[in-house]
Amino acid sequence: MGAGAMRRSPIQSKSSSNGRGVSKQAPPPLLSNLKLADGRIIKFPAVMGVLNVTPDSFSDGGKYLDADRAVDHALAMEAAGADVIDVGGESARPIGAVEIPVEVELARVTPVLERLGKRLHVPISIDTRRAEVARVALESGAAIVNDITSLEHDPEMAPLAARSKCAVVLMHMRGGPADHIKFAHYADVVREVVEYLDARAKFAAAAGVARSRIIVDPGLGFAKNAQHNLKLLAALPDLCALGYPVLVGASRKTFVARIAGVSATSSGASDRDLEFGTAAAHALAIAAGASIVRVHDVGAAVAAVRMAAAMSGRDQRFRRNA
Ligand code: PMM
Repeated sequence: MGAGAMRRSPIQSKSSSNGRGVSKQAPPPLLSNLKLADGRIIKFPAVMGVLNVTPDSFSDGGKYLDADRAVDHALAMEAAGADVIDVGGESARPIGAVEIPVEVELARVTPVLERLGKRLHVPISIDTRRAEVARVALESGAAIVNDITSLEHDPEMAPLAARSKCAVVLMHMRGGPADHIKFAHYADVVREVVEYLDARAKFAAAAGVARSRIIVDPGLGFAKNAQHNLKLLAALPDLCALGYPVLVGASRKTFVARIAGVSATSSGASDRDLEFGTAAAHALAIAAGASIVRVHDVGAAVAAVRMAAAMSGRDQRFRRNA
């Protein structure tokens, strides 16, 4: 077992069928950490705090457009236990996202990245599909590129990631940020997402990105309806079996609101419904083998992730407190 690997979660069997008649080899051991090129280590399971510097993101649009407020929020998320801060300047809300010029995206994220680089201790991830934005972020000290198009949108992204030795998040989506919901049609959503991410990871590795710095993400809500999201969450061990850390982002998404929205208001679900629903989804995702959850409420996520990690035997960080 390699340095970054830990024993399989007890909920994973040694060999299994994926329910679609395909029997598989025993999955590789779950990874216990990711080593960044600068020597920093992200221990799994990890919490990635979302910092959307946008006017129109789904749940927090407009809150952190002011750079000082954004920096304060990032520092608060770090203090609450975030292991990574994910900075994004382009909204990917399922309906009504507006394509923005690269200059606008840069103008939103650059002042925040410059200030955060000096003050934040945890690694910064840049949520962008544009190499120009990624380049500026990496020069300001970001260590991870979170590309919701899996390096497909911008041909310069893969060589940049390889050159800079950053870690990359490869996310599954169809269509673009503004129209992906039109493409939520699959014969077998799990097989198609797993095959896509496998192919994109191989593409990234062939372009020179170190295999040990590749993270995959099923892209909940991106060209997926609630049933697709639930199937993917139930099949996380199939995705983990690719051998890369798996990132899950269920935070405050529409399917969580729809399912967990018991105390319905005019907008469908209360903030409490969204937060408890998100925490439940992420806890089960961690127990099923996910390595990173991408969240808005870091405090809630840290508690949920700790419980899930302890209960599923992935409690390497918390064992010393036992
Ligand atoms: N979701 C959003 C934006 N970026 N990146 C990754 N890797 N995974 C996600 O699920 C993801 C993402 C949209 O959510 P937001 O608008 O609330 O940030």
